[in-house]
Amino acid sequence: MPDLTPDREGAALLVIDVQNDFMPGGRLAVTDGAAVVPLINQLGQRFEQVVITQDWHPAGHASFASSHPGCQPFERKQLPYGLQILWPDHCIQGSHGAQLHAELNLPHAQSILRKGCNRHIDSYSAFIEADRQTPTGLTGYLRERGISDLYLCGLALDYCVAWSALDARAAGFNTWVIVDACRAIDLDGSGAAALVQMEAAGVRLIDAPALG
Ligand code: VGL
Ligand code: ZN
Repeated sequence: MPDLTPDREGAALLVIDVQNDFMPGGRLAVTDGAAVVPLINQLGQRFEQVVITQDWHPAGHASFASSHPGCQPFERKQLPYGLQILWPDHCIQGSHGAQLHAELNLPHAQSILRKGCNRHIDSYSAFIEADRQTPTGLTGYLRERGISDLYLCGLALDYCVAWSALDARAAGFNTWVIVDACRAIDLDGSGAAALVQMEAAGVRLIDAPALG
C-alpha cells in the first residue's frame, strides 16, 4: 500500500477550477458542482502544499462558440491544434464567473495557476496547453519544490481534472484523483470514459475517506 498520509513531505493537493462559472447558475454549469466545495475545504486542511488553478480566458477565446460565426456551444470544430469542443463563453479574465467559489477556503494555498490565457489555444490541463506543446510551467514549479505526489480534485472531472491528471502522470508524478471531490460535465458519457482512461494510464482513483 502506498503511504496515503496527505501531509507527508512531497505531497500536494491540486485544486482544479472551482470557479463560479462551473457552479449551478454559471455559464458552464457542472451538475452538483458546488457540492465539492466543503469536501475540498476539509481536504485542504490535510495538505501543507496546496496549488489552485483557474480557467482564465481572454474575451474572444478560441474555445468559445461565440468566437466562431455560425457555431453553437458543444459543437466540435477543427482548430489549428486539433479538434476543439466549443463552449459557452466562460471564465473570462477578471469576471465574476472566473472567481473562485466564495466559500472555497484554502488560505494556505501557495500558488494559483491561471491557464487558458492564450487566445488561440485552450488548456484543460494545468500542465500543457491543448496544442500539447506549450507548458504552463507547473511541472517545474512542483519539481523545484520537491513535490512527487499529486492529489487532484475539483471541476470538471472529465475535462480539466482528467487532462491534468493524465499529464501529471505522464510527467512522472504519482497521481491520485479524489473522485468524490470532483464532478463531471458528462457530455456523451465523458465522465465514465475519463475514469477508464485515467485508470489505464496509472492514475489512482480514490474517494476522500481513503485518505483517512
Ligand atoms: C473546463 C471546459 C472548458 C474545466 C474548462 O474546467 O473542466 N471545461 N474549460
Ligand atoms: Zn475553459
